[in-house]
Amino acid sequence: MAFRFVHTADVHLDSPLRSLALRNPELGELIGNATRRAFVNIVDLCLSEQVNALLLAGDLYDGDQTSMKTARFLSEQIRRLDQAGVRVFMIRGNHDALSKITRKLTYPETVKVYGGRPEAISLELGDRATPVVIHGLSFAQAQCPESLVGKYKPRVEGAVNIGLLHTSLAGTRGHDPYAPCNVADLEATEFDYWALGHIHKRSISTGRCTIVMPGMPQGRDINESGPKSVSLVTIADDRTVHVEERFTSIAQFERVVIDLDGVADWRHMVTTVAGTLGAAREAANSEHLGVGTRIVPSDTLRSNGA
Ligand SMILES: [Mn+2]
Repeated sequence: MAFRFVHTADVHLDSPLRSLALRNPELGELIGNATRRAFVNIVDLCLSEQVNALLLAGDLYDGDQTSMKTARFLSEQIRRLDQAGVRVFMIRGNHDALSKITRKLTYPETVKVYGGRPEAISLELGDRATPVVIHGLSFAQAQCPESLVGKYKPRVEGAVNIGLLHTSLAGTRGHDPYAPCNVADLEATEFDYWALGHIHKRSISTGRCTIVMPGMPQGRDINESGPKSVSLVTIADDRTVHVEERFTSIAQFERVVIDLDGVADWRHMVTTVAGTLGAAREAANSEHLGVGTRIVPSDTLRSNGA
């Protein structure tokens, strides 16, 4: 029997809005609710795909700004998973390391929140299935300058081994260094799958282990552009790993260049603008699209005195 799970990270539930453009009340509300709606999409995906587990690799919350309302929302969603028999495994990241909510919230028994000591949890999946072991460790502080990989328990022979880790890997611009490590360190563990979090952009490495940084499931402004997604993962009894990307973002942000070069009159300009934005809308994988535009001006329009 295959083991199937959804892997996400950096949900940043109820993250405050950073973009001035989002001061527009309607837009602000849409984007303000988007992290929650994306999380509902993730839970819906777990239920419709009837997965065994949801793996959350850190930064579920944005930090201390989040209120008990966030906790109430999360409890409702966790209850949906619990009722469907979907287990939840989560570690803390740098943004939710100190979250008071994480400490106060009481989860059902189907939810595992890893603490400051490494743990390896074995799952019962029926007699004939290959056993599954899920390794995790949360660092208690918002800063973690050293690698955590060496602290994890060794892989369990004959089992599918999955590790949850919040890490900046070898370093990425715009992301604070946190439990840095490199792909070789992760591969040396010989785990089957490393479920990473922290970097908001998706990347996959398929060498001796499958190492997945899923990116965030919902961007928050133009600097987190592109469609956002989670991983739907199937690990067969022979331990082959199959990763599918599933889009979860409600709204996505894109930088769009409107090229008016060669546009000679206003009518042509209007159709060019509409055509460019329409094509961007068409290409988007989310229900809503927020664009930052850059306009390449038309020399002809200018010389016409327009
Ligand atoms: Mn993080």
